[in-house]
Amino acid sequence: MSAISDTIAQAMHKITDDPKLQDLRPHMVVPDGSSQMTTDYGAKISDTDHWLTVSDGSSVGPALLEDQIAREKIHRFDHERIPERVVHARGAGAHGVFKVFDNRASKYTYAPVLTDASRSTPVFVRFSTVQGSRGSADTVRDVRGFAVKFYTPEGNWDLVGNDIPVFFIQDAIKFPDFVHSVKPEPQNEVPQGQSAHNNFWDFVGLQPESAHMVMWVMSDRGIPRSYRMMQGFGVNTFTLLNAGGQRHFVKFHWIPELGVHSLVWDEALKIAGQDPDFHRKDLAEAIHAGCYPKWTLAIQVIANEDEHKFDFDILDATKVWPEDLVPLQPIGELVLNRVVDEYFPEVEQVAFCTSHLVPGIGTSDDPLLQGRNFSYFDTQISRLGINWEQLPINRPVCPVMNINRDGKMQMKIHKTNLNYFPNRDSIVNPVSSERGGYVEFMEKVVGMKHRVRGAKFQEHYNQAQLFYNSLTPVEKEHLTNAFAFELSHCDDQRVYERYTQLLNHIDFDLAATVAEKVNGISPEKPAHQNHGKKSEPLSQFYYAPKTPTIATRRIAILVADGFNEAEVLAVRGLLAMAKATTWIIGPRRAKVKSADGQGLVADHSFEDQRSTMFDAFYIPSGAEHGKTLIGTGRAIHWIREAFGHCKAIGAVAEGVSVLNHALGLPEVKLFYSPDSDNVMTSYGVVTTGKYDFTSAAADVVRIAPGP
Ligand code: HDD
Repeated sequence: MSAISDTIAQAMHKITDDPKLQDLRPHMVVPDGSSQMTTDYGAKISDTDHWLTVSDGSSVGPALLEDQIAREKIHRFDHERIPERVVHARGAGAHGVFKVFDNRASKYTYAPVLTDASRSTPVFVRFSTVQGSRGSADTVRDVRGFAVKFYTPEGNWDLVGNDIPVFFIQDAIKFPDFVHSVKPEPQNEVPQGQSAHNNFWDFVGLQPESAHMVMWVMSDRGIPRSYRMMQGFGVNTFTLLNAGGQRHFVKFHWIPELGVHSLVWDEALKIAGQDPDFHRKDLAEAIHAGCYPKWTLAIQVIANEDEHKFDFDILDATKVWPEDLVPLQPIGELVLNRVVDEYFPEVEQVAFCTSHLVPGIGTSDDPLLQGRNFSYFDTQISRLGINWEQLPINRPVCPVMNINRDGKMQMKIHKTNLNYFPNRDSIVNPVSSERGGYVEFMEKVVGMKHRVRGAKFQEHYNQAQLFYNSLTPVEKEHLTNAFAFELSHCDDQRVYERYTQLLNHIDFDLAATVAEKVNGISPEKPAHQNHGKKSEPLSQFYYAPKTPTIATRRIAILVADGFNEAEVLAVRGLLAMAKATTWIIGPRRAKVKSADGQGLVADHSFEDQRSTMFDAFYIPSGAEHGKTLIGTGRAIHWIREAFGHCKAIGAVAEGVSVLNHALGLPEVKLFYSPDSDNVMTSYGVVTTGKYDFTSAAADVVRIAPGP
C-alpha cells in the first residue's frame, strides 16, 4: 500500500473513534421524513404558513400579535447574523487528524501532541482570505489564513497562521492602522476583496517594514490554485520547552503534499466572477472524492542561547529564518478527512486564540505575537460572547474545571456551593507541572520601560531582496505585473509615485519596470544595492510535489455531436484511475450524441463552465464533432483562453484540427501530424493522429498515486 493510501486508511479508521467527533455528536440534529415540527420551546406546530388573523375566511383581516408561532419564526430570523470577523471574514473549514512521525521533537518539547506517535489528534482547520467580507470571492489576490485547532487531551492548541511566512507589520499596535488601510475605504466601502486602492498603497508606502510581505502578496502566492496547494506558516516565533527545562525558539511550517500551485492573474480575476466559491468547493470536492488534503508539519528550531546570532532579529515577524541557515525538520502530518455538516455552527463559530497553548509550547517576546495574544480572546467575546469556548466546535475534548462562572449563555450547571479558590473543600485545585500543569519558562528580564523596537528591527529590505532574487523569471514577471495592476488602480499620484520609489530599495530593474508601467518615478540608480543573494525554498517551484500527481485535478472533455464515445470512456476511466475528475463540456447540458454509442449527458456547456474552472482539457476524435466545434465561437474562445493560461491540453485526430483552428496555427502544424500516429508534444499540448489506449494506460498508471 502506498504512503498516501496508508494515511487515508488510517484517517478513515480514526474518524470512527475521533474524540472530537464523539464530543460533537450529541449536538447533531438529524431530521428525518417523520420529524414533527415544533416551536423552540417544543410545542408542536400545526401551521407554519399562515399568520393568525381575524378573518371570516373569504378575505384577509388584521394579523394578531398573539401568534407566538409567527413571532418566534420572525424573531429567530431577525437575529440570525452575528458580526463577521473584522479580518479573515470569508473562510472554509474541515475536520481532520494530526499525527507525528515519531518522538524526534522530544529534544525540544515535552508536548505530547508534537512527540507522541501513538496519538491521532483531532483538528479543525479554517482557511480564509483577509480583506474581503463574508460574501466576497475566494480567488482574489490576498493572504490566506491557515488556522488549526488541535483538540488535545492537554487542552486546545490553536496555531493561527497564514500561507505567507512573514507579516506586514512588526508590532501589534499598528494592526488597526494596517487593517483600516487595506479594508474598503471609509467614504464608500470600495473596493471589496482587493488591495488595489489608494489607502493600502499609501500605508505600505509609508511603512517600509511591510516591503517584504508586500513582495510575497504580489507574487503568485497571493492567488493560490487551491487551499490544498498552499503552504502554511505559524509566522510568529513561538517557543518549545523540553523535559530538561531547556527552551528553543520555533517556527512552524505546513508543507502541502500536492505542492504549491497558483492561478494566473487573469484566471483569478475571472473565477472571482464565474465561481466566487471556487476554493470552498474545491476543498469539499477533494474530501468527498477521498483525496484527503495533506500537509507535513515541519519546524525550524533555534536554541535559546543562539537568539542573537543572526543578522536579523528572530522575533521580527517581517523576517523569515532562511532555510539554509535554519533547516526545516519534518515532524508530523495533517490530513483533512471530513467536511463540515453545517457551516454556521462549525466554520462561522470556530474561534481561535494564539495564546491558547498547551504545556511544552510557549509564546515569545515577538511584539506582534504579544498583541495577538491579547486581541483574539477579546474579539471572540465581541463576536460570540464570553462563553464562546463552550460552543461545541470550540470545546476542548478534555475536562474543563475552574471557578470561572456565569456570563451570557452559560451552558454549565456547577453542582457546588463554592465558586472561589481556595475553599474549605478544595473542590478544584491547581495542578503541579509534574502532573501536567502549564508552566512558563523562567526567564530573567531586565530593561527600561519605553516604546522602542530593537536595532535589527530597523532593517527592511535585505529579505525583500532575497525573496525577489529567489524567484524564477516567470515568477518575477508575474510579480512585476501584479505591482503594475495594483498601483495602476491608485489614482493619487503621491501614492503610486512613493511606492515606485520604495521598490527601488529592493531592486532597480523591478522599480524601473513598474514605474514605467504606472507612470511612477523612474529611478536613475538603485536606492539600495541589491545584495544578489538567493534562497531556493523561497520560490514556490521548490515545493513541487515529490511524486507528480494529477489527483483531484479537474479535466474537461470538450465534445459536440458525433464525438468518439469509446475513446472518451476509455480516457475517463484512465483519468479516474489517477484520481483526476473529468467533466464533459458540450454545447448544452443535455445528451450529446456520439458517432459510435449512446452518447453522453454533458456536465456543463461551454457557456456555463468556462475554461478557467479546469486544470486541463482534452478533445477527442470524431469527424462531425470536430467540424461543429470549429464552428462554435464559445468553444474556440474556451480553447484559446485555456491555452493562454498554459493549461495542459490533449487532442486526438479531428480534435487536433480543432486545436489548430482555435489557436490559428494550421500552416505551422505545430500540434498536428495528420499522417502519423506518433505522439507530439509542444507548449504542454499533447496530440496524436490516433488514440493509443495501451500507451496512454501505461502513462496514467505511472502517475497514479494509489494501487
Ligand atoms: Fe490575526 C483573525 C492570522 C496578526 C487580530 N488572524 C485571524 C485569522 C487568521 C489570522 C488565520 C482567522 C482565524 C479564523 O479562521 O477564525 N493574524 C494572523 C497572522 C498574523 C496576524 C498569521 C501575523 C503573524 N491578527 C494579527 C494581529 C492582530 C490580529 C497583529 C491584532 C493585534 N486576527 C485578529 C483578530 C481576528 C484575527 C481581529 C479576527 C477574527 C478572529 O481574530 O477570530 O482578532
